[in-house]
Amino acid sequence: MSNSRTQVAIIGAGPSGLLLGALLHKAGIEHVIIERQSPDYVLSRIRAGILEQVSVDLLHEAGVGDGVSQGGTIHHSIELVFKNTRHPIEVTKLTDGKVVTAYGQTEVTHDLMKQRQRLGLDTVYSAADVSLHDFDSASPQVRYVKDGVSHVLHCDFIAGCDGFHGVARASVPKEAITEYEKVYPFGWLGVLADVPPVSSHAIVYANSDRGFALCSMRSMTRSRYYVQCPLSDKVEDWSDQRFWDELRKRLDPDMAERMITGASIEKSIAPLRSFVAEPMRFGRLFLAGDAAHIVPPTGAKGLNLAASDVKYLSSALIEYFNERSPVGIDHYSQRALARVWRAERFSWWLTTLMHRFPDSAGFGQKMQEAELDYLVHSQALSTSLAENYVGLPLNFAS
Ligand code: FAS
Ligand code: PHB
Repeated sequence: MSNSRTQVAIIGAGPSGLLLGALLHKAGIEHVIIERQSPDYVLSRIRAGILEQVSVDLLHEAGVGDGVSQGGTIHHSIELVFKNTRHPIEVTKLTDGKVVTAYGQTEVTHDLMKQRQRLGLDTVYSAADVSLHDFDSASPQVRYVKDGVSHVLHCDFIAGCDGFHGVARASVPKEAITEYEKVYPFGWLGVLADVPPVSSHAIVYANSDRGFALCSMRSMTRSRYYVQCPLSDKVEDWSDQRFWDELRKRLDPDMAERMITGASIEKSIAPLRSFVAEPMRFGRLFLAGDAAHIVPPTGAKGLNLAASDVKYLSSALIEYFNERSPVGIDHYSQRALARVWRAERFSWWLTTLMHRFPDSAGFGQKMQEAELDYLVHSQALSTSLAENYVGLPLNFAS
C-alpha cells in the first residue's frame, strides 16, 4: 500500500478534470488527476463541438488558448430549417457582438493533455477500483489500484469530475442528494467524416416530420452530423449510405443538394437526457461537469456547463488555499446550480421544439412549426434563443 498526499484529488481526466487541474496548477495549488481509462480511450470519445466565449476565455486563462485561436471557427449565426426552408438567426447581432466557436471537445482535451505532459503534472491513467473515503471529514482520501499496486491519496478536497457514470456522485449517501431527471424517447446517431462541412459559417438545426437533424463541423475538412433515431436502433443498422440519405431528407433542398458525403470515421448513438444532482457539494467533495448534470446536446451546453462549473470551483479553491477564505467553497453549489438550471431549461426547450416525439405527430408537429415560424419572425424570441446559445454570463442576476 503506497501513501501520498496532495491538496486536491481530481477524479476524471475529461474536460472538467483537465481544465480544473490546469487552473489549480496556475495558482500554485497541488493536485493529482486520477483517471480510470487510458489517454487514447479518453481522446477516442467524440462529443461536443461548440464553445461559448466563456469557455474560450477559460482555455486562454488556463494557458491552452492557442489551439482554439488557431483551429477554431468563429460563428456569428445559427440556422434553423423547418418546412424545407432555412432561416438564419443572427446571434452576434442579437447579442451585441457575442459569438460561438466551433472547436471539438477532442481538441480541447488534447490541448489540455499536451500541456499537462509538458508541465510534468501528476496524472494517473488506467487507475482501477477508484474509491472515495471520509469526504465528510477534514481528511478525505481517494484509494485506487495502479498496475496491481494499491494507493491511498490523502488530500484536503476531492473534485468529482468523473462524468455521469462516475464514482464520485455514486459515493454520496442517497439521503444527502436529490436527483432530477428526464429521459427523452429517442437518441442521436452521430457521424464524423473527413468531408467539408455543408455549412462552415453556422451550425444548422433541422426540424422535419422525419425527425431532427444537425449539421456541424470540426474544421474546414472535417464534418460532424447527427440525425435523431429511435432508442432501439443500433449503429450497425445504419450504413453510411442510409445515414447520408436520411440526413438529406431532413434538410432543405439546396443544402441537401450541396451536401458532400464520404466514409464515416466515427459513428455512434447517444441517448438524450436532462439530469441534475443537487447539491454539488458534500463536505470536502465537490461535483463538476457531467458528474453533476447532463443536458440533451441540442443546445450545445454540456461541455460549456462543465467549463463554468470549473471556473466557479477553481476560483473557490484558490480563494480557500491562497486567502484562507471559505466563502467561495461555501457558495460553489448554489452559484453553479443557478447557471446549470438556466442551461437545462434552454436545452430542454430547444430539444422539445426541434425533435419529433412519438405522440407529437399531426397537431404536435404543427405546433412546433408555428413556434418556429413565430421565432424566426420575432426579435424578442430570436434574442432569447441567441443570448442562451452564446452562453449566459458567469455572473448574472438570479
Ligand atoms: P466526461 O464524461 O467527459 O469525463 C469524465 C472522465 O472521468 C472520463 O474520462 C471517465 O473515463 C472518467 N471516469 C469515469 N469514472 C471514473 C472513475 N470511477 N474513476 C476515475 N475516472 C473515472 N456536449 C455538447 O455540448 N455537445 C455534444 O454534441 C455532446 N455530445 C455528447 C455525446 C455523448 C455520447 C456524451 C456522453 C456526452 C456528450 N456531450 C455533448 C456532453 C459532453 O461533451 C460532456 O458535457 C463533457 O464530456 C463533460 O465533461 P466532463 O464533465 O469532464 O465528463
Ligand atoms: C457538435 O458539433 O458535435 C454539436 C454542435 C452543436 C450541438 C450539438 C453538437 O448543439
